Amino acid sequence: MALKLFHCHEARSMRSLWLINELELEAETIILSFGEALRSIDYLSKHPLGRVPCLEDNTGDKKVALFESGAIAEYLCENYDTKQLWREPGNPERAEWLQWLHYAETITVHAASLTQQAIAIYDPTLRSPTVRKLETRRLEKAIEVLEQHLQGRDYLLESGFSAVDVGIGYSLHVGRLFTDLSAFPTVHQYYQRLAQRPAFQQSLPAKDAEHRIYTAENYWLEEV
Ligand SMILES: N[C@@H](CCC(=O)N[C@@H](CS)C(=O)NCC(=O)O)C(=O)O
Repeated sequence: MALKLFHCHEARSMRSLWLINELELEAETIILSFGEALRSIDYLSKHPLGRVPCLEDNTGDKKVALFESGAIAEYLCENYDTKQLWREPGNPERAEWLQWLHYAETITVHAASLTQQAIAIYDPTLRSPTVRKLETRRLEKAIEVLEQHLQGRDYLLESGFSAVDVGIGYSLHVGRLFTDLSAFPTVHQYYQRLAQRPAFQQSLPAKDAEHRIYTAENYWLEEV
């Protein structure tokens, strides 16, 4: 298959997988386990930091290899959008589309730091309650911006669902593990709206899948 996505369950590569599913593209998904498999010489030649996502596109004459989930979203839209998920240069919503495309990472860096604190740092004595409190607060502040923006609208852009809802939707999918999303009623409804989409559902691992990053219902109720 010409499109190949390197993916770990529930990692940022879920953004790329979800978008591929929204666009109904044929792609091979290579599922890697989160950890040592990402540090193999072979995989490091695809992503120099050994992270996911990584997308290869060998369609026709193309020989594209890309990492960074935001860049992959833009690339897929630019090349394969048949569903009006892109806002191309010149589109009146272009600037706003770009802003939310990248804001997705502003949210996720806090969730990633909380993932490190709650999961990746195995030894509890090396975890920091201060970092956890601070990052939770910063995550909530970033979500509050969405709460204000989404008043009176179903999606981030006035014109309706687009690829930026996929990027932000993933950020909320993980963010909700570290803060109670029901404290943000509009965002909560927005997330639930997104989570009902068949393409989102197709991007989730099976409940009993191996190599899941998140095995708890939430981490914000944990004693720290
Ligand atoms: N800004 C990058 C971040 C990529 C990233 O850090 N991915 C994480 C998963 S969510 C990863 O692969 N981590 C593996 C590691 O740090 O060992 C993107 O959006 O693609």
